[in-house]
Parts: sequence; C-alpha cells; structure tokens
Amino acid sequence: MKKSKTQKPLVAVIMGSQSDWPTMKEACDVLDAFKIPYEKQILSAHRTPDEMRAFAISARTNGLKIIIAGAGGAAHLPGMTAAYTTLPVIGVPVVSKTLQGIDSLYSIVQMPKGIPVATVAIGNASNAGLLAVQMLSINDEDLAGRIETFRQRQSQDVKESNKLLKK
Ligand code: RP5
Repeated sequence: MKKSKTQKPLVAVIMGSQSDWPTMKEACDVLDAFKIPYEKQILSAHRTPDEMRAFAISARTNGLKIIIAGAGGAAHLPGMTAAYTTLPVIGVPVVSKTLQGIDSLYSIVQMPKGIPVATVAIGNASNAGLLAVQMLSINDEDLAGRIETFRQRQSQDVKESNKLLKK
C-alpha cells in the first residue's frame, strides 16, 4: 500500500505541547514505516480546550480510526479526548521535568471505568504507533502480513545479536 498525500488520515497523532514532539515523532516514524496516512497536531486540554473538544467530536466523521495522544505532567489530553469520542485512544505518557513522567503515566492510565485509554509505557510512542498499526490490521490482510515480516526481522535481529555475543 502506497501512502500518498491525497489519502485521508486514518490515525491522528495529537500532543499537548510542541515540547512533546521529540517523543511523539517516534509514533509518526512507525506510521511512516508502515505507510499509514496520518495527521498530527498540537492540541492542549488546558491551553486550547475548545479546539481539543472540536477535534475529538468530529474525529470519527472526519474518517479517523484511531487517535494517539501524548502529554506530560497533568496529562489530561488523552483522557479528555477519549471522553469526547468513541474512537480508540492510545495514550503516551511523556517524560516530565520534575517527576520523570510518573505524573504523566498516572494521569493517563488511571481512567475511570467506561472511558478507556490504552496506555503505553512512559515515552514509548513507538509502541503507540505499532499498536495503531496492529488495530488497523484487523481489517487489512496486507498490513497484517507486513507486521508479521517486521516481527520476523525483529526476531532475526535478536538471533544475530546472540551470534555476535558468542563470538
Ligand atoms: C503538557 O505539559 C504537555 O503535554 C507537555 O508535556 C507539558 C509541558 O508543556 P510545555 O510547558 O513544555 O509547553 O500539557
């Protein structure tokens, strides 16, 4: 599957601040590697709450399938976005300056029953990208095959590392 600029985004990568971009870029890198059309933008639950709400409310009708949301500190963006849409939201706790992302993790992972956010490890936006790709592969055999190839290469890399270790 070729990604072209005219393809409608299936995934949205949103983040609370420009300072989250170095982390969230890793999710975009995975989506690029699997040629998934996506959009990205800064949306803050605190600094731009109206824009965040408008985005989340219209996400499904805009053709999006999955939202990856990253934030740090009082990381309310993934949970608030999830409150306004029934699309799956994957939360990325971004490392924070004072509490190293423990605050971000707790803010994102401790959602109340009824409004889930699938939370990845602190700073692991790459896994958020992969999880999104795997969700999309539910209805896409070609994509499922490419994930299988990725997994095989990953296993092969471990085997190669072992060979080097034993030399
Ligand atoms: C959160 O506050 C953002 O997601 C970011 O991780 C954190 C710090 O934001 P900046 O002060 O760097 O803009 O809303």
